[in-house]
Amino acid sequence: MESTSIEKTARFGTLAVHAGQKPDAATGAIMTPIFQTSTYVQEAPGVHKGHEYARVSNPTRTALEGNLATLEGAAQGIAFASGVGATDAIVKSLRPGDHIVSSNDLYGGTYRLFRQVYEPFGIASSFVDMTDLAAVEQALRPETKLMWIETPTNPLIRVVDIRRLSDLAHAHGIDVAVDNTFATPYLQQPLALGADLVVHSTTKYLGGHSDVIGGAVCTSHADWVEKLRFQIKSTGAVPGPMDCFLTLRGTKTLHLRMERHCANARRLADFLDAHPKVGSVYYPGLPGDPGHELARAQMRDFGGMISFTLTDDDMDKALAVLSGTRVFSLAESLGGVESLIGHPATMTHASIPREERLAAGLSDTLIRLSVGIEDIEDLIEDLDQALAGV
Ligand code: P1T
Repeated sequence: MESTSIEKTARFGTLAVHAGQKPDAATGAIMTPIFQTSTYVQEAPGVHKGHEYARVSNPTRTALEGNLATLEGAAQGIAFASGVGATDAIVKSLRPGDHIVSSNDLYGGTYRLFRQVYEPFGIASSFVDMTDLAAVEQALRPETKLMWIETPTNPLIRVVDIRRLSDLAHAHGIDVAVDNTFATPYLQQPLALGADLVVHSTTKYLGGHSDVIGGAVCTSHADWVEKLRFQIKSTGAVPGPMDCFLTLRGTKTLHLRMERHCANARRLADFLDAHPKVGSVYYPGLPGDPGHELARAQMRDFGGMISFTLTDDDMDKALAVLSGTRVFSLAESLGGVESLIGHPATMTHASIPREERLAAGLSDTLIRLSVGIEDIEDLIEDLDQALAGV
């Protein structure tokens, strides 16, 4: 099937399988080959088949970029060596004196990049509660150039209103980037809600199998495409062809996996919500969750990430749960087929100062789950026995 002929009309699952790809012209291989090459032979100077040097482009990467762009409804996708590399390329496109407004509940590595890498270069950031529109508006400055949204947030699974914040940002001439890692384009399409850039750690749900690190930015703005292509060419955070192949294999089943992640997470959130040893459950699929109505409007389903606390705010008990599971593995990362349990305070969010973490509601005892696609009964039984042990 010619990918160009389906991209205008097909639905998400068909696009996930086919977009950006066509059988290899030389061999007919249905899977895009891993073009493990650093350079491409030219017939004469400047006469080539579209690729000159593999830092700039590679056919396996081009296929992945086409696939991701189509899934996000973007004109272009630019693949990076990691999610952090993708974020970095956007921030590097700003200038000293520029300001970023972002969330006080976001991936710790994004916080570290903004605070520890770019503040010394004169790009300042503010971290505010993005579920509070007035707080975001108050944080805007004349020099604010970028609004950085994560939704659902990492790790408190809060839901941020992409459309309203995009309207606010655009009224002030500010571009909006949405880190769509937790939702994936299957559940939420930020560009259709008004965002300018959508960012992914493809390491997570898009790759889907915990076997590759990668990132991407998708956008329909020609000026951003130019800036990002310039960044990747000039600073070199490129993904290798094998990594692109693995990610492309992952996106083919994204829709199927997400349905199971979401169904399992809904059941598990209900189980935790009813458990006497569990205090707060952070999951927008729960009708009482503050993000529930917005998630229903903005997302197709509620995602596979849940955070929770115990009734007793006791570190030893939290640690016992974290070490007491048998199906859930204690590890950083998320979005793979297997279930993971994590401790944001010491793992993914350790680079955020404790006072800032606590002020944002991220307690020392918060437990985060990446709910996999295993049988739900096994996941419930696993958490049940881990909770029984405390
Ligand atoms: O790890 P990398 O591919 O560089 O992606 C960074 C990143 C960006 N955005 C979000 C929302 C993320 O969650 C991450 C990485 N997060 C984890 C490793 C984690 O366990 O939360």
